[in-house]
Amino acid sequence: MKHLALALALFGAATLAQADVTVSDPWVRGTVPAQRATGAFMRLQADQDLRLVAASSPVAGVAEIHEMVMQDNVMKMRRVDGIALGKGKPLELKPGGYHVMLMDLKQPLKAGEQVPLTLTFEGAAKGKTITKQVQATVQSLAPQGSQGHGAMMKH
Ligand SMILES: [Cu+2]
Repeated sequence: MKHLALALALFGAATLAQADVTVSDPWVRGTVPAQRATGAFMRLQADQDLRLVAASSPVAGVAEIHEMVMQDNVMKMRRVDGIALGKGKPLELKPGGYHVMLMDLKQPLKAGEQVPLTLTFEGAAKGKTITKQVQATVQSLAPQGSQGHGAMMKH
């Protein structure tokens, strides 16, 4: 039985080992000391159909995948189960759209710092995943409102 489990594990790993995702220009919005949440952004391109299904970072207690949607003329964000990445089609995570939400921040993020992110992608066969490690650069942009994430909302 042990051999069978090992064979299955190897087979599973091999299936998605062929998949790759290019992550370009990852960055994180800088925070002020009292702020507990911020967004991470980047461009993704996969060489096969994949879904971004999870993210994590040592600087955040919780990381979720969010999207911004217009609701009653107000931009709101909500959690999504994942973002579909079509083969060869670039997808941009950007302010006002999809983002990786970093919550329960353990420290303020200052401009120029590097934030490690681990992204998990699922292949067409459910349950088969690959992970990608990236270093996102903290950028300080416009001053943030007290809600932190509110600074992402556009008029
Ligand atoms: Cu968010």
